[in-house]
Amino acid sequence: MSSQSLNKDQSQKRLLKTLRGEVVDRPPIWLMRQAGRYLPEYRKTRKQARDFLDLCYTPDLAVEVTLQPLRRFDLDAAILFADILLIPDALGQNVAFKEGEGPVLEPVTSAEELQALKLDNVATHLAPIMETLRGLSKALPSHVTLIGFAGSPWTVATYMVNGRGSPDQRATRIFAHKDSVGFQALIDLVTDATISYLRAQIDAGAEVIQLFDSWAAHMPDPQFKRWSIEPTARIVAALNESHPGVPVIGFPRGAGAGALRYVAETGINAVGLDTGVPLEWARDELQSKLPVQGNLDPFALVAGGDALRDETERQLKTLGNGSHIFNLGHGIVPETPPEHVGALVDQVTSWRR
Ligand code: 1CP
Repeated sequence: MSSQSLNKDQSQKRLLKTLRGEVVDRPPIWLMRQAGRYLPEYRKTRKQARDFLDLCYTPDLAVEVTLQPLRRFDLDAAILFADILLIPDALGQNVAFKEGEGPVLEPVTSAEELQALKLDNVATHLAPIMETLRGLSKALPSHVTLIGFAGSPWTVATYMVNGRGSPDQRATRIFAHKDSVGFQALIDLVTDATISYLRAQIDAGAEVIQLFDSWAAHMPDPQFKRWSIEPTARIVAALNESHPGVPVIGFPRGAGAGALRYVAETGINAVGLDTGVPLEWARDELQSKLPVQGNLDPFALVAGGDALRDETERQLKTLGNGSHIFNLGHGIVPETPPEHVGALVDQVTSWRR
């Protein structure tokens, strides 16, 4: 028996069925950042690792934190515990996660610095992630879908150029306007690394891929097309060629009406909606074409009570009768009470079409 076969009976998986266009009893549910700092057991396991990157690269610990939310809540999917910034790390850029500060990278701002980054070591460097996926594939119950992921090249590049998260991605947007040839070389490098990384994830047991384009907002249309849509389309085409039938969820956060073009031109199988996307618009303009995922406000989840119940009901009423994957509009924030997540999951899993 291969190491993956235990979790391979896909007939019971609501998420996979939904992504393939089947109508199931209720929308599947998983939550972005379902593993993480809001869970006390995560904070405990995190202390066993030297730092956040060490947690990602230690398969036993990464398997453990991926499984933690599934022990508490009846979720339909597990998402690999890793980070979008493992790609720059694997390319040889200096990446560190500073306590309370988030990621800090040594910025890439010139052709010379770009040339120092190499594809050669990516597979070896990321081998521990594949071990995590194989471990998860064995450990997960048969109704749970295993999601692999990467950042979209644009979003990863914003960290590589700017050196950290920024509200408007200004350094990267200026670089892309000033030196589009140089920036294209960076995007191409990240795209190539991402394709081989995601192919390896699928070989190791990932059944669905999500591409996080968390910083897809604010771009003029031609830039959005060139830096977000085109590299995403290249990744989707490459995966379809090597691994036909593995669905890809795209999450162009903040793209607004640009989501229409993103859906039409990338080839993704489902689209993630951020919190700001109006539900009726999403139902009429997007869900008519492909499954949609989202978009409960993560802060309604912090608030809990009636606000959470009413917002959840609004989501289910508007989107739940079509192809819908229940999720948040962005990741769970650390101050979220775990009991609120429990209440949300109970409400969604007891709802019927
Ligand atoms: O202190 C800690 O323990 C680290 C907090 C943390 C966690 C739990 C970081 C640092 N990354 C993660 C895990 C993570 N990151 C997952 C795991 C799976 C899950 O969802 O449970 C995933 C899918 C990501 C993806 C990720 N990392 C994104 C895309 C999604 C999003 O939130 O928009 C981004 C932008 C990152 C970068 C990153 N990593 C960590 C932080 C704090 C950030 C964001 C920094 C910023 O706002 O710019």
